[in-house]
Amino acid sequence: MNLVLYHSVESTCAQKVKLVLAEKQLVWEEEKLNLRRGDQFSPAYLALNPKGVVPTLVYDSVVIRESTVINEYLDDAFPEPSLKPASPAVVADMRLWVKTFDDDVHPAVGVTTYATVLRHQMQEMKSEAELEDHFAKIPDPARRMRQISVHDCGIDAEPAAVALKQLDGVLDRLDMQLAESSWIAGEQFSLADCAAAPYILRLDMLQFSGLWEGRRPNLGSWYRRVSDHTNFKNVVVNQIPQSLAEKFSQYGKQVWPKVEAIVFGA
Ligand SMILES: N[C@@H](CCC(=O)N[C@@H](CS)C(=O)NCC(=O)O)C(=O)O
Repeated sequence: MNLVLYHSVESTCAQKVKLVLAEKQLVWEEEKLNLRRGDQFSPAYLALNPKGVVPTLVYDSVVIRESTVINEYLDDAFPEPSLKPASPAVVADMRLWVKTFDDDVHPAVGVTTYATVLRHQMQEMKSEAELEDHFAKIPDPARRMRQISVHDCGIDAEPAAVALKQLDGVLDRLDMQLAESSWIAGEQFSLADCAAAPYILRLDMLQFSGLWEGRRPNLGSWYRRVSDHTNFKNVVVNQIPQSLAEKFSQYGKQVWPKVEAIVFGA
């Protein structure tokens, strides 16, 4: 058996998968991509993942894309410990939450991160011509347009405000859900928690914890539980390079007053 994960150090989607791999105590090999350099657009990687995104899991000769599909695959292929609730109704609820993280939270956090910090990294690394070339290679036109817009205008760009408002709505619903149970889908740590945790960590790293602290107590308690989770600490939090964490914090602090104003009208 040979499990290979194509990932990047800052990818939230890859972090979800690393957490599930750790829960299953699976040994895996890594292929690390630098997304700012544009490794995801190499012909060899596009042959594995035509959308030019990480993660991709290769298990012997089977190629699996999409973090949620990978996590479901891992839970089916390596059933112990199970990361799905016992009741089919609760599994449906879990999947609805995972879908919300994929459809709403992932793009919203991605745009917010790019608007806050990654645009600065890109500006430091690339000339105007190289930037144009990088954007032109993004296969999904909607993603390309969002990225160009926040690259130019940062948190003041319209897609950033839309993303933050969308995030606000989901965090409200999540806080309500977490008033009912310790974990997102009932009393068992599940694929929904694995899917959510990297995004809340990202917001925390950006120093945006004011989105829940003093405002969404159930989400705050859940995040403290997640932060104490050994696998989350080992394979997600502790793997983030210090230099990157510092950049997230530095640029995040600068934009927090604007973020707070957009979300809460402060
Ligand atoms: N729906 C995909 C989304 C993957 C995705 O957007 N990955 C980001 C990193 S979290 C990426 O590879 N971005 C490439 C880029 O920024 O060009 C999944 O869940 O696997």
